Amino acid sequence: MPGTCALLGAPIETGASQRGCIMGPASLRTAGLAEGLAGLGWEVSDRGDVSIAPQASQPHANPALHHLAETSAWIAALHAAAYDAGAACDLPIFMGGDHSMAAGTVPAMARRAQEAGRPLFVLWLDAHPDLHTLETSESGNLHGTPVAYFTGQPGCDAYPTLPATVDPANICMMGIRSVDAAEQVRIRELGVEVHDMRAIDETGVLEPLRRFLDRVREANGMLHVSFDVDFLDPAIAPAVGTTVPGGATFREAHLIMETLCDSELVSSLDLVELNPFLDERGKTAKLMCDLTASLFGRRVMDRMTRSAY
Ligand code: B3U
Ligand code: MN
Ligand code: MN
Repeated sequence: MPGTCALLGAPIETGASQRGCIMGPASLRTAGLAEGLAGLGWEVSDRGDVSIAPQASQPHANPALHHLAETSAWIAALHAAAYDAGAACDLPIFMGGDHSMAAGTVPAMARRAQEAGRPLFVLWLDAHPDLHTLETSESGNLHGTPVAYFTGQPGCDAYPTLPATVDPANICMMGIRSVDAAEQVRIRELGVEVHDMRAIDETGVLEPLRRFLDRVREANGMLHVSFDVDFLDPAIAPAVGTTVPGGATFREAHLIMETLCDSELVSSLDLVELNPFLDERGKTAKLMCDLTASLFGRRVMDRMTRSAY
């Protein structure tokens, strides 16, 4: 399974209400993301961080919105850099940064899939569906909008024009436990597959995940995984501005990553919303690196073999 992996930093924090995600890529690097994957046999290259020029403010009919011009500039810059990173390796990792970065990375992967004549599937691991349009966002925090944008919903016209959209039928959301009214309506209208925490309590993570992976395989799809730190329970992952109680456990999260690894279907990964300013001695950054290592092939038995003998 090991191949080539490119890391790309997206130090964007303007989509969130609290500052700190700008340090996310540096924290993941410090926690040893590249070294961990290299230790599993992957050839890892670090393409550095994307940046944008200062932006003049851009008015919008929704007065709550903030940092619209910056977000549009990030979307364009990240789209280009993510597209190139995807062409340069087997499995790029986009290190956030708040979740508005997915408005750049996911459409870039959708464009790559379109050019390959394959559909793009998205596994959205998050407490939130991030399905607001620019018109329905009440908080004005644009990290709540990427899914509406990359599925091509009206109301996102102030963002850059999309070269390729993601079919809502190809999205699977897991871990959802905080949904606004407008998002609820959109989930129903679009028919997005949502496994909220109640569903996970009832079925566990494996059954819905395997069903989704079967669909990806049958369609010869590419698979982008967008992993928001707040998917995890705040007790194990405190370094996020939008903690919601009742998240995925350590064991559920590792099982998801190991199952994704076994499937060999994942073609790109976002690690988003890590806010190192809120972390406890790097605990959350290290956990995100460990979970990524599980996705890239690390097994408990391998570690036992290495450390115990
Ligand atoms: N739906 C709320 C809360 C939220 C969405 N994404 C995050 N928080 N991280 C909103 O602000 O749009
Ligand atoms: Mn999110
Ligand atoms: Mn979230």
